[in-house]
Amino acid sequence: MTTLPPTTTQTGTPVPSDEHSLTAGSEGVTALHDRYLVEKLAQFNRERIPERIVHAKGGGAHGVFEVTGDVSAYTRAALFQPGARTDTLQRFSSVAGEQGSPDTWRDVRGFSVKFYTTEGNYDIVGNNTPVFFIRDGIKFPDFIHSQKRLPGSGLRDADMQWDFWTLSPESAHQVTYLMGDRGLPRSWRTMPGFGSHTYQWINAAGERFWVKYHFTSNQGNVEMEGAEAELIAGADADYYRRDLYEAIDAGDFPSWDVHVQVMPYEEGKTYRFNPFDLTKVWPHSDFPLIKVGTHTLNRNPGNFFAEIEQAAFSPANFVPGIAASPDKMLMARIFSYPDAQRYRVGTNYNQLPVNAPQAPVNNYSQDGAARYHFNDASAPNYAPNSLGGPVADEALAGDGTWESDGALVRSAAILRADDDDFGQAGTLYRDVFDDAAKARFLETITGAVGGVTRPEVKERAIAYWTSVDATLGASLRLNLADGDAEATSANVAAEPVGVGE
Ligand code: HDE
Repeated sequence: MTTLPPTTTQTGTPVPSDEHSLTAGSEGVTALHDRYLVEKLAQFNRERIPERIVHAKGGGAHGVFEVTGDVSAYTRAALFQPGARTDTLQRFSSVAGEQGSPDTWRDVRGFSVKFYTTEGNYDIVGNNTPVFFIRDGIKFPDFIHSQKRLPGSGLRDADMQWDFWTLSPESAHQVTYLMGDRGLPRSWRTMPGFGSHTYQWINAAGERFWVKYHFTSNQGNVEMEGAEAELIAGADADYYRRDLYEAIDAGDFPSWDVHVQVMPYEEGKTYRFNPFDLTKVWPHSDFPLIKVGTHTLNRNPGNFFAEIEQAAFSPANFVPGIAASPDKMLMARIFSYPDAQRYRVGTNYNQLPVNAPQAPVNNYSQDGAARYHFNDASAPNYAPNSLGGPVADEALAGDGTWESDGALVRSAAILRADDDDFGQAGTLYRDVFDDAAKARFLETITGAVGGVTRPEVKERAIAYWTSVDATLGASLRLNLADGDAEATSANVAAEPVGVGE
């Protein structure tokens, strides 16, 4: 007998041993009716849930969002009203690598924030870059296939990465970010975040605006160079996760100032390029940053699985005063995330503590696998009803809206004067990168394109970078020719380098 609590089965019965299975004699066969052994092994086999198909490796923390500005002229959302304070959960991630992959592989980083507002959960599921590789969600599975692994060898492959990118010129702006310093942050604390898409805000008078979110790191934007990132990848695969955990543990709470760019609703129709195109940024000179408040991370997860792995962020989680925009990517995501979470976490994933809102939940849904909270059995389970059940209120919900031309088509958006695939990528390279950043960029793309083995894909990659900047393209061609000469003389092949490498 011991004074410690007895170990029990999942149904609460004391178990005889955690060290010895039940056997026929001390050296005989194991009895199948050792129900605790069977339960223990079966439970163990089911500890993992499927990792996220993208953004599998990550980490996060709890925090608070405090409004310091006044944007009530643009949105009636309670979380953005002056003085509001809202509990939050943030998850950072890499895109392409699997759950155990090194944090410091070159990649875009995910930047997801869940706001537990008084009007329900609001999620901003963005990245550390303001743009994306594609502009129609129907291309997303193909894009991700090309960045992950070959079906045969299970290896990453520069040929398919560059084949996809060069056949999808709308990717040029994001690939410029990725191959630049933004692709290797020093830590999650020292990178910015963006909502990336254009969203809709609606004020108390019902007026509509188009907005973009910017999270500016108060730790500054700090990056690392490729050689150091590679060393760290080998020495400490969890470098970012550890950095965030240790900073918060030591009381050094990271924070981000939250800004928005606001475009008047009508200007969305006439602006010089399509403002709903996720491959473009809005110049600050046209739409200056307006400060909304500050987001601070102040509490580490107590249980990584329960609070980070089971966390379900979704661009479909809007609150009154915030809505979607006619961005085809955003609309595809609004379907995709809840679908992924029903599969990955389970039908009733929103009942788990990390996903449950602080606002009350009232509706007529019921049952399903692993349901935990149930409506009062005497309450009606259908609407409409005359028994006092909850009633939908259009004015309260305030769905966003916009005009659409009606006919169903499959086509790209109509081009406006400044809609092109390479212009903003060229500006980023020429006007934002300084000379040292330009040199690092050329080195990175030389390594990356150097891994391509198909000559026609390599030629297309040179044309792609020439379209971004003619001088850059010419330097890349020279570098690759030198590399080929060296590789031939040394009889070695160049290594593939790309997302996640
Ligand atoms: Fe995601 N993305 N994505 N994505 N994404 C997922 O959601 C998807 C896109 C982003 O910390 C998945 O629950 C589609 C843009 C982040 O838990 C999945 C499209 C942006 C995270 C999914 C996109 C992102 C995800 C994986 C094209 C930045 C991690 C499992 C229409 C603006 C969230 C899951 C977290 C995760 C789909 C494009 C960011 C499969 C279909 C654009 C930060 O549903």
